[in-house]
Amino acid sequence: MLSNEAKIEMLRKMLLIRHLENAWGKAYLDEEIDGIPPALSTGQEAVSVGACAALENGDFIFTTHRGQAPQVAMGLDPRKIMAELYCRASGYNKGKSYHVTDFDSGVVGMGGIVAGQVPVAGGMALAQKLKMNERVSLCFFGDGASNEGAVHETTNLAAIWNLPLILLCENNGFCISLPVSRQINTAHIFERAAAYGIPGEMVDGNDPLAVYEAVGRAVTRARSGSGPTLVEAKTFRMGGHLVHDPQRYRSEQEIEMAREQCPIKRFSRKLQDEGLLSSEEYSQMEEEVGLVVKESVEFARQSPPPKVEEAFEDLWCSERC
Ligand SMILES: Cc1ncc(C[n+]2csc(CCOP(=O)(O)OP(=O)(O)O)c2C)c(N)n1
Repeated sequence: MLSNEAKIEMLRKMLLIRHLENAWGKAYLDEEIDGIPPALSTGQEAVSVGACAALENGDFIFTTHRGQAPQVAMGLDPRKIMAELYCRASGYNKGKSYHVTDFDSGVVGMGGIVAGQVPVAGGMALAQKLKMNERVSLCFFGDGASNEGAVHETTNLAAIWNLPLILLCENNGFCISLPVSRQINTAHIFERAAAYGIPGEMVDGNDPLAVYEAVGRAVTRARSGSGPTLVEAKTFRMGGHLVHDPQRYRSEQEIEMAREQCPIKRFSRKLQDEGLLSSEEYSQMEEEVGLVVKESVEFARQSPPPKVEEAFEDLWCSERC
């Protein structure tokens, strides 16, 4: 059972994700930073925060191009995340990639190859099983990724090898501009679990507590040696695929509908209705989060870029898993 403090902390993390990512997106649109345009999780914050709250120290997460939300949810330092996004030497990867990795926190890294992280997560789960410990691997992937062969192969192997893996499909309704209804011929992705002989569950991805419960059940199964679970969290992408996406493939009405589902509004209203948080305390939380983000941007701006002569350092495979 989550304590009231834990629920409030979940809301704070969701707000931090929203504000941190907005600042990152703004830096890109203002041409302060360049490179690959930011892929924001606006509207999807409850999935990461709910799922990561179900993990324990020592567990691992694997993410995609939309990986900042889980990094914040895992408690990574927002200043070092922002520094990485600004490609500064003080970032998690010394500013050499915006694919934030922090083994000590269980954040094994993100990847730009859609579904590429899924077999890696399966491999990590296999490694833990062979080591006979109870560490679980939680793998985030999108609805688009769910159609990649790498996901099917990993799920099948995880099923027959009974791996401690949680396959969390973050269904935000789109693969870039392609709606789910044009990607798959069934109503739900979680139903595929039956084909692998593993449990599958669908959850409201805009409710962090529901995600926490569903992923928690999957974690319990994985930790107790009962193998993998496929969880489909239905959510809404409130913005474009990338920050500069004008979303011409979506009607205004549809975008408005996604905005109305805002998980932060929903959860803050719920906590206020239940008397866990006053509106003044919520405003104060917003203010504090705003300050953390401001400090993070300043930290990134004031940090130096990586040195050219260090470009070929840190190219290694970890033996720490
Ligand atoms: C193997 C591969 N194919 C295509 C792409 C181009 N691409 C980048 S993001 C993306 C959409 C992925 O959609 P989804 O898995 O639903 O995740 P979302 O972007 O919605 O979070 C695609 C096709 C890629 N990076 N890697």
